[in-house]
Amino acid sequence: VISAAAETRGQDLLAGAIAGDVASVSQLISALESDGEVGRGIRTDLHAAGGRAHVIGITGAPGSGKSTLVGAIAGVLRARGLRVGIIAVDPSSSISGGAILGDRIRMQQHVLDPGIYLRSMSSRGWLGGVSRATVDAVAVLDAAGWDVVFVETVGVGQAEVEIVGIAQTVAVVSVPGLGDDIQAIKAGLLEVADIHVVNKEDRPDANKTIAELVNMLNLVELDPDGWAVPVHGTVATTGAGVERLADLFGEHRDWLVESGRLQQREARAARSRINAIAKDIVVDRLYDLEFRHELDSAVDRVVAREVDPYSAAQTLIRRVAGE
Ligand SMILES: Nc1nc2c(ncn2[C@@H]2O[C@H](COP(=O)(O)OP(=O)(O)OP(=O)(O)O)[C@@H](O)[C@H]2O)c(=O)[nH]1
Ligand SMILES: [Mg+2]
Repeated sequence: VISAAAETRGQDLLAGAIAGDVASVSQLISALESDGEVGRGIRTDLHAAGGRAHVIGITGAPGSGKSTLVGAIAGVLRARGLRVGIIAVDPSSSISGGAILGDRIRMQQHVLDPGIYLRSMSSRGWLGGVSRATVDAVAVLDAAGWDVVFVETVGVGQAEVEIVGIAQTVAVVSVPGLGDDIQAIKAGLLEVADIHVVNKEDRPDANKTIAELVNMLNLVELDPDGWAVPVHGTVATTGAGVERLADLFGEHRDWLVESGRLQQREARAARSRINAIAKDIVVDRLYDLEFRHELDSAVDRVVAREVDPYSAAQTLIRRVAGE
């Protein structure tokens, strides 16, 4: 049950966010993150208000220039009159002050611009690949009318591959000269990319890295109706290639809409979120005090081999569902 005061507070924050008040955006994201009454009370309205933003995932090796690149693209999009949100997902289990400070410095040119919203969050509590807090932050910016929302994650594992779950467009950032392996392949990210970016094109061997990526993509079985994945070079620090990259994002979004793939992606994302949330609800219920004793005795009986873990789980779920 959610109190009327909490409902009103959530609605005020959402209204403030829609009116462009950055403090309301932050407070709403925090309310959802802490999962209290205010956050829970606003979910329906928040979801109903969303669905327009272009959500772009940026992933790739640590230090490949993702934050610098996002800052540069944000500048280009601002000049085109768009509002840009940036969610930087910190790879460490807790947000380190250093990483946030670094991002703030790289985004410094934008801190006074109310049309750019930057938030760093930890990747704790991954749920269906993407942390609930990240999904919620994207939802707030979307509902509040931000045109483009970037989600930056470090491509180091399966969790980052799942960025596809919330992003409409995924860019994988590689850099020249990190050994002979193509970083995108090593991280399992070759096929999730809608756009491959080779950043630090000012470094030696950039052309070689671009050619290698193009070759690798040619080996991947092509969907004749699919999107032709571009490999694009940039120098994030000078802005070279960044205008074109912003265009490529727009072209990909247009393609998604025209081909009907946007709806497919959204259906897939909705399905995986419902799955993850449903599992969460059941598991949370199992740990409620009400079922604590039954859970403990199931544990004992499985250990004693009186019952197998599948049957024990099934029995508990029936109990939780009130059957
Ligand atoms: N030479 C060169 N350096 C770059 C370029 N882009 C970024 N850098 C530098 O690379 C370093 C890392 O940049 P970040 O933007 O922090 O990279 P990141 O991928 O966000 O890093 P993490 O979030 O820590 O994984 C910084 O010192 C940047 O100035 C580029 O195009 N050329
Ligand atoms: Mg970064």
